[in-house]
Formats: sequence, structure tokens, C-alpha cells
Amino acid sequence: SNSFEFIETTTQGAIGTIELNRPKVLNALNTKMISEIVQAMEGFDKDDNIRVIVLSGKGRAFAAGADIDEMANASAMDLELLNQFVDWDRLALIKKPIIGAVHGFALGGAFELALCCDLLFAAEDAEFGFPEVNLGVMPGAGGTQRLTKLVGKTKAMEWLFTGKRITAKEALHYGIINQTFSKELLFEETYKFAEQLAKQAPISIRLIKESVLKAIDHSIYEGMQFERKNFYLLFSSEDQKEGMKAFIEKRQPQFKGK
Ligand code: CO8
Repeated sequence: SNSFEFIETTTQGAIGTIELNRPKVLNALNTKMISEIVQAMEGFDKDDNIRVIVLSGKGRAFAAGADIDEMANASAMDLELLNQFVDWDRLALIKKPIIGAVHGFALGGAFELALCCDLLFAAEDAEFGFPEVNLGVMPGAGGTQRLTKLVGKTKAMEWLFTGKRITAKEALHYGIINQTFSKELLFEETYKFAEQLAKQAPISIRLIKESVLKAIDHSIYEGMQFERKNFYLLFSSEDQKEGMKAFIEKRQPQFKGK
């Protein structure tokens, strides 16, 4: 699984980890790295032994954004024909829960990547932000959309207009991240959480993720129709029978993910 050039993947029990691995340039995201991330995610998504995906960065940052050297001389036509955001669309289709563990910088495209995670844990030194405005561009991988849906127009406009960095504390305050930890404990605590999550009924987690993501893009009515079908669908799983039987028999359930 380590045939990748710009990322490293490892597994530990039911947890599949993807680490961004270009530390010399603070993990600047080039096109190939994004494509490798998506390939690795899809690999874990298909792997029956994996229940949770963890995404983090090697070195002193999660990542400092898209690779500016790679983009600097691009024309609009180059970018249109490259069609790189198709990879980002595929990222949004990953079914298993993705936990981002962010330390240091998560800027630009890296903040967008973090916003693609389902849960975010951050070190106290983490800094998020969209500095694109300082380069004469703007976010292109969902930043204006995901940040606005998450925190509302007021702060989104401010942060996108100024490029100002958001501290871990602020990110927690605005609901961008789930929790902060000291830098030393970030990975340990992330894995502790991931291990607990891996014990939950996998099909429940899968359909909950799908339903919550639906809420972001659809009306309550449509979302509820969707939720209802997923709720019914769970009653065709062995895990629903086991989960309820275990409750009645006053014992711990043994979930199999089917
Ligand atoms: N691209 C390329 N190289 C980078 C990047 C980057 N985004 N960020 C840092 N590096 C390189 C530096 O050039 C430097 O290389 P070298 O040692 O060869 O000079 C090395 O990484 C270390 O960086 P610094 O010496 O600058 O480290 P500092 O601690 O002094 O500063 C900062 C850290 C503040 C993070 C600084 O590096 C910085 O401002 N980086 C750029 C941040 C930025 O503007 N990011 C947004 C990029 S645009 C974007 O993300 C658009 C997304 C749209 C689509 C997404 C597709 C993937």
C-alpha cells in the first residue's frame, strides 16, 4: 500500500490512516497527491477490514494548501482540461467515516480537504484559513461553499475576504472542529476515538453519514424521506437484529457490518 509518492498509508486494526507526506514543502497539495489521497480512500472504503479512515499530515503541518509552484503558470484552459476537481467529487462519495487530525497549518486547499472530513480533531497549535485572496485567487475545492454552510455567511465572508488565520480555539468555538488536544496527545486521542467508532455498528454509521450529508444539500422534507428509507433499510441488516436482541438479553452486541 506504500506505492504512493506523496502520501503514506498504514493500517492499525480497523483503522486505515493516510498521511500527507511532502513535509519539506509543508505537504503542499499537488494534483498527484490529491489523486493518491482519493485512491487510498477508495481502497480503504472497499476493504472489509477497515471501518474508520484517519487523515493527517507528516512533519510540522497538516498542509499549507495547494502547491503554488504547480499552479503559478497555469492558464484557465489548463485547469479546465486538467479537471482536477473530479477527484474532490469522488472524495465526497466515501462511505466510511473520515476523521481529520490537524496540527500546524491547514490553509487553502488543505482547509478544504479538512472540511471534507466527517470529524475534525486539532492540536492546540492548529491554524486554519483561506489565504487565497492574498494570491489573487479564491478557494476552488469547495471552500466558499462548505465553510459558509458550516459557520454561516458572516464569518465566512470575513475569513475569505481577509485570509486571516483561524486558531484552533476559534475553530472549536465556531463548530469547525470537534475537539482540540495538546499537540502531544492529538494522534493518541484521535486513535482512541477512532477505535471506539470502529466498534459501532458499521451500517448504522454508514447510513447516518449519508443522511447527515444529505441534510446539507436538501430540504428537511426531502432529507426526511431519505432518512426514513435508510432507517427502514437498517432493519434488513443482521446488526439491527443483533443490536436489539443484545439489548433485550442485557449483553454487549457483536456487530458484523452486514
Ligand atoms: N505551495 C508550494 N510550496 C509551499 C507552500 C505551498 N502552498 N507552502 C509552503 N511551501 C514551501 C515553501 O515555499 C518553503 O519551501 P522552501 O523551503 O523551498 O523555500 C517550505 O514549504 C516551507 O515553508 P516556509 O518557509 O514558508 O514556512 P513558514 O513557516 O515560514 O511559513 C506558511 C508557513 C505561512 C504556511 C507559508 O509557507 C505560506 O504562506 N504558504 C502558502 C500558504 C497558501 O497561500 N496556501 C494557499 C495556496 S492556494 C490554494 O490552496 C488554492 C486551493 C484551490 C484548489 C485546491 C486544489 C488542491
